[in-house]
Amino acid sequence: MVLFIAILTLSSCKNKKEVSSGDNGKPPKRLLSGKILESVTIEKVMINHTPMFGPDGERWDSWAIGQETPDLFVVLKFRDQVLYESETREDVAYGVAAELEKNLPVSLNSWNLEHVLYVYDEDGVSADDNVGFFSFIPLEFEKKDEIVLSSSDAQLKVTLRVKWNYVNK
Ligand SMILES: [Ca+2]
Ligand SMILES: [Ca+2]
Repeated sequence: MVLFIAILTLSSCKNKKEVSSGDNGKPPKRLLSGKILESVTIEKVMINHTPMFGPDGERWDSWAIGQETPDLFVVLKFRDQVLYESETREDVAYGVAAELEKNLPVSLNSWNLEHVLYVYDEDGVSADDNVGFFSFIPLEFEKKDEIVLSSSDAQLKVTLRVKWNYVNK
């Protein structure tokens, strides 16, 4: 019985992969109880958590006394095209979430293909520090209210509040 369930799960995963692999950027028609998925809208973005230290083992702005915490913003890209760039939240304290709302909502039409969300620490003069990034396919979160992106150690975590938009067949 256990084996049977395992096989069933495997095959349903495989089917999902096939549905999501559209060609030339055009999503396949996708049915959900008589409705077709048209787009997914990101309504809010929350940076839940960022690591205390950068790759060099120092605070993100170790040179700025009293302002060592990162100045966070996110960029969402699809095939090198910027779909969304947030405002910058300055000096976000470690363990404190930052809610972003500028330039939202944004709708994604290529929901079956890979998108990349970058988290940066804005540095005035030097190049911005790349805090981390996530590659994800929106469709894999279909019907959920949130797309939660987290590093394996949970030090970097971003939540996208989303709405799935269906049109009648
Ligand atoms: Ca920095
Ligand atoms: Ca700072």
